[in-house]
Amino acid sequence: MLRECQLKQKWPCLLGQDMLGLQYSIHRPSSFINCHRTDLLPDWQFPVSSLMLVLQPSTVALNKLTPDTEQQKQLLRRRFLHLSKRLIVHLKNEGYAAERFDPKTGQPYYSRAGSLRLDDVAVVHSMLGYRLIPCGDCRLIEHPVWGCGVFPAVVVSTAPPGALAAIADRVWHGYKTTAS
Ligand code: B12
Repeated sequence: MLRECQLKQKWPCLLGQDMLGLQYSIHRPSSFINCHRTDLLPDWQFPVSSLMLVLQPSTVALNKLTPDTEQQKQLLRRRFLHLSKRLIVHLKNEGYAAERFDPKTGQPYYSRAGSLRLDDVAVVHSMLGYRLIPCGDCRLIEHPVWGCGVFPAVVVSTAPPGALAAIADRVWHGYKTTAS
């Protein structure tokens, strides 16, 4: 089920996965990611060729620190780890390197952490242009529909964007998450 933008290899390409209740988009890495790859992923030998943004709606606005926001963040983190694991296994089976950044810390999940953690909000802002909102000592991203009730996360790979899109489509299409 390749979308027009995929067919035309136009990146970024906003793809939705309604069944999984998330949005994901696929991009070429930004200059920041290319310039700081060794700070972010010191053990990676090859350049990052593609980056996937995974956005999940939160049932509560995340601009507060309450038991509900913390519970929601934990649930959405677990869900991202569950869904992205499948994707990364398939990418590796096809010979590509892949990594996901822990949305809680900004550090790589499988490989050794570097001197820089990935700022998911800065990545979403630079890739999709969504608004940045200062909040206490932190910064939030504002989704055009979900507002600040959005939970961002990032996957990177040596796979070209087209291959990542095709594998994500295959892995996630019709897949019903059991992690709830
Ligand atoms: C560290 C952090 C905090 C710190 C503060 C940030 C700080 N000053 O370091 C603390 C613990 C205070 C915090 C608090 C909160 N946080 Co906070 N925080 C994070 C975390 C883990 C990292 C953000 C970060 O790296 N900031 C570093 C910035 C502030 O540094 P900087 O020098 O200004 O900029 C550098 C970076 O941007 C860096 N960089 C790194 N990667 C990249 C990539 C690109 C493309 C660019 C351009 C730059 C860049 O380069 C810049 C120059 O060196 C993210 C999760 C993540 N993985 O991104 C969550 C996150 C941003 N926080 C979040 C939230 C919701 C909060 C809270 C508002 C509420 C809550 N329920 O937790 C509270 C605020 C409470 C309050 N009232 O103060 C959410 C935001 C969700 C959303 N809708 O956007 C996130 C995404 C976590 C999550 N997944 O839910 N947070």
